[in-house]
Amino acid sequence: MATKIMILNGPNLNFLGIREPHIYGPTTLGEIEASCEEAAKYLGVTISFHQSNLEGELVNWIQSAYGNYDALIMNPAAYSFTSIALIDALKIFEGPKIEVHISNIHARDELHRHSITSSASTSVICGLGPYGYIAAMLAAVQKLGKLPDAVPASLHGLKGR
Ligand code: CA2
Repeated sequence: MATKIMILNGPNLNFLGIREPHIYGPTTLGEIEASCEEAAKYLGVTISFHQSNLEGELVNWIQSAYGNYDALIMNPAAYSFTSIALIDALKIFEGPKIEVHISNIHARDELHRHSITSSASTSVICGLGPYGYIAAMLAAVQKLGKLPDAVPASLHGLKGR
């Protein structure tokens, strides 16, 4: 059966590329979804991609991933800094859970610096822009044992030797 990855996005991310491009860049969430779909084809996995402004809806999606999805990728956005409900829901899910932030939250102001949901995640990626979602997909597939944990021989030529 094909590997299934759920990708969740928290509040206000539906405004990516529309407002505050100086912080989050010009790429829209629809464009990020399209590139995740492209990456899914390349990796031979299936994805479901969602965005919600509601904490409970994100909790419901995480619960629905239990037993039905192999990995979870989530940008909890502002809920990263506040949500015990998301932490508790993440603890239910057994597979790889990768938290993604488009910006480098460690270089942000005090309010945007301390993600509490990352304590319930397997891994955290931040500051890579929209590519963070693709990196998270690759990492999820690798964590599931379906990609090697070393650089494939076919990439060795890229070292420029
Ligand atoms: O860098 C990220 O991906 C964040 O999760 C984005 C969150 C922010 O609270 C986190 O610190 C880092 C904010 C998402 C809000 O997205 C907007 C997009 C356009 C305009 C306004 C907000």
